[in-house]
Amino acid sequence: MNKLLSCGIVAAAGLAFTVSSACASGSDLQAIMKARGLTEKDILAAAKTYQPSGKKDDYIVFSSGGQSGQVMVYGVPSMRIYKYIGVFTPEPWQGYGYDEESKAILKSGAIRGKQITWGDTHHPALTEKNGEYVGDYLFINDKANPRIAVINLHDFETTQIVVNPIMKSEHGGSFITPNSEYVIEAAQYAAPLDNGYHSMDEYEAVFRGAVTFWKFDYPKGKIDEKASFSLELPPYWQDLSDAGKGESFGWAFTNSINSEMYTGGIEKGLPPFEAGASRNDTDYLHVYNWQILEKLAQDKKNYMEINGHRVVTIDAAVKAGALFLIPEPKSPHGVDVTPDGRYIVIGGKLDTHATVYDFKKIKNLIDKKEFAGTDPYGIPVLDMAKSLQGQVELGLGPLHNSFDEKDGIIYTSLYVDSQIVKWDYKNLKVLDRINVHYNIGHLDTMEGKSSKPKGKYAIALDKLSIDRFNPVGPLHPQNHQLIDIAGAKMELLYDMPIPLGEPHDVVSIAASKLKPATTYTMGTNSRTGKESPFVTLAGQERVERNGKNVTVYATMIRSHINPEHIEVNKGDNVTIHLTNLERAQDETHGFTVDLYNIHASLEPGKTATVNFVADEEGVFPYYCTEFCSALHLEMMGYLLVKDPNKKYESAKASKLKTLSPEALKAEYDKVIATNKATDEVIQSVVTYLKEKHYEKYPKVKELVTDALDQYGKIPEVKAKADEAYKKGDVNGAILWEYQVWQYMVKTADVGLRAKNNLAKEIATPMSPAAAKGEEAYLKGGCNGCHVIGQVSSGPDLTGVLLRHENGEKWVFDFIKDPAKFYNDEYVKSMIDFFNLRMPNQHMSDQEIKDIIEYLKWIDENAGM
Ligand code: K7E
Ligand code: CUA
Repeated sequence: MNKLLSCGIVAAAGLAFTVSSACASGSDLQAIMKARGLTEKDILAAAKTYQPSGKKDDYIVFSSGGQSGQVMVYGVPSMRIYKYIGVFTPEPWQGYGYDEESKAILKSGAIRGKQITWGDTHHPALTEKNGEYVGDYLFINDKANPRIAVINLHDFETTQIVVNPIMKSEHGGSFITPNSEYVIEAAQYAAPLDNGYHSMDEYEAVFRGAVTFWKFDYPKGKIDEKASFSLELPPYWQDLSDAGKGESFGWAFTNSINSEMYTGGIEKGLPPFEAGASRNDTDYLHVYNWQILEKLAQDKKNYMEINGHRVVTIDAAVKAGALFLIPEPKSPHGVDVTPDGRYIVIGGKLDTHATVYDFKKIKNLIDKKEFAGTDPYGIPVLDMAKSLQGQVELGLGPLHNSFDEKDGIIYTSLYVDSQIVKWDYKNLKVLDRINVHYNIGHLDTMEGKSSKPKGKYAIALDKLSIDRFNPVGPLHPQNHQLIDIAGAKMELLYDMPIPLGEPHDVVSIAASKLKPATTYTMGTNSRTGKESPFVTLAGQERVERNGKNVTVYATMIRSHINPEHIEVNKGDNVTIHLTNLERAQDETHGFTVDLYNIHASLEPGKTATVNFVADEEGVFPYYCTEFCSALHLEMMGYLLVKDPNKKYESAKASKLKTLSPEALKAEYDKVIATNKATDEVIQSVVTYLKEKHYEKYPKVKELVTDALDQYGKIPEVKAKADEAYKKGDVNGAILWEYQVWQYMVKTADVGLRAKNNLAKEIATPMSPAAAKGEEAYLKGGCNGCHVIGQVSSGPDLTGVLLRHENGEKWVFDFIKDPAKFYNDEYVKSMIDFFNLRMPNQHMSDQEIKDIIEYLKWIDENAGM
């Protein structure tokens, strides 16, 4: 790559290099590329994915965590992982499964009384409006133990798990209807819908498939189990599903993979399932109408009640014209409705084709009641050929689909060929293909399964990584590959090892559509979203005893837990309600007690509860588990568990020497002086804040309230110090004075943060010219050498206009042609000092004028 090109690429990509420095040291980039064996294409890929510190991602991706039972959150294009959300599996960091509020959620996922602490998550789905994604709630299914979880994207926490009352396994969940009316969950392996024993001979008579419609109560953010119902289906092993939209609104589609109803028996010498279940050339696409079914579910004569749940019968659905079958190439995999709802695309898996059904044709056949026959359960079967738009040969193992922003463009994963194929489902033409590494399952384009796909990037969810990463033992990470799909040719950008389960599927959303909270309203139970009845404010800390039940109401704030001693009897049932009193974001405290297997994460404003039976005698430190301040290690206390049946010797007196009265007095004077000096700093900050009317800026006000809160605690403590001193208890006075200092430090810490924020808020608004100037300044890469307010690899530009006589003209001429000034005394001294010359950035006259306006703005706000 030549020098000019490298400068151009680097500047365009906004890498940390600037045009000037990259050009001045272009050979460095060349040297790095050479040393690391990087091509120009690699550098471009890096430039498209690299996020400089502080820069945020355009898309947020929610990935199933597979067998981890969690959900993973990462960003595109950086592929940086942000969070693992505990869903079906305990997640210690978030206290999920270790505090009482979250244990209640996990407990609601118990099946037939059995607590299940893992899940096989497959398909995440977002709430939708008109088929477009809305960043309010996320749903994910558990294939192993048929369940659906709701994650509230207000705080990215799991708030509900519902158990499917009739299925014994599932796969085709979660799929959302276009206005989030229902979360659809389709079964996988057919089984009796009741919980009893049935022999395999009863397969056709008693085993059933099903699809469940979970009613989503949007205002409550909860699935309404009572209002939910299911549809009985033949034992065909239903599979992936998708809801219709646009033209096909009201309908939904589910694949199947064993319409042969083969029942296996390899151990009896029978051919295995894999042979018997793929015998026929075709399986069935189930086509059903949830708007008709929801009406049927209102009338007792249409449904059976199984485990307290309404199941609309096949017969009732057929009679009402709500259920049909269409043959599809055998053992297909994904089924995806196009953004406009007109077509339904099916990946062949064992067939090299993708099959495109035309909903218009399907609807026409249904309306004319033109059927090719019925299946053994009496369901009308539509003619496949008459329902088709067509088929396209894609390659080996087509699985899943995702759509492009451009109309008619679809991307399909090929599992066996390890490829993504870009093709046109309207004109049935293959357009491009790219190799992935290796054996791709799902793929996702940005918002790719919504009614308004954004395209831009595709993510390949590769099952095998084989040789892509440093080996970490026989269990390989999976590989999520980021692919640029903006151009005519797909381009591979990035490989991300996935260290968590087998993430089957992801769903992506524009980051701007997510508006998560940064703190909680004081006293929130995050799992209900409501105020906790156990919220404890400062001054309300207490321990209540009721027989063997000990209830502690505790608070946490930098840097103490109140209370610091909890004394109980062996065998007591101990409940500790904790409230984090912080209001500043990212000031999380954690809580644990040695031995008792509990942990809570208390984000600012959260109230959470831990509970345990203190069945072991002893002394158990408890502490804050988040490094929350310089005095985090001091944020602790002791749980003392006494055996009430034992007699304990009286306390042993300390034999350590104490300080002399003179030494004590000296320490006292010192802490008084420190406190005075610290208070002066606080007063100067407070004066600044008041002068600048901080109360007009909500964010700053929040911080100041927090700071004053801390400051307000000082008089009480100070009084205790003074009283101790008066009584001659100098040691006690010193300790209380230290506590005064703690409050002062916290006040100063938050106060200074408020001051910085305020300074930013009240900076005079930039004129349009100055704003353009800033843009030119940044685009030109001037910030590579000049840091405002600081001497960096070039001089600070604050006051530059005042440094020279006729400053504006001087700066203009200098930017225009720096070389003319290289022999100027002042410039020469600068060149010597920084060992760098100001390069000619070939700015236009207008750009230079704008930059001068920007420099003026800097000077106006220099005092902040
Ligand atoms: Cu194809 Cu469970 Cu969506 Cu895996 S499924 S790949
Ligand atoms: Cu609170 Cu560490």
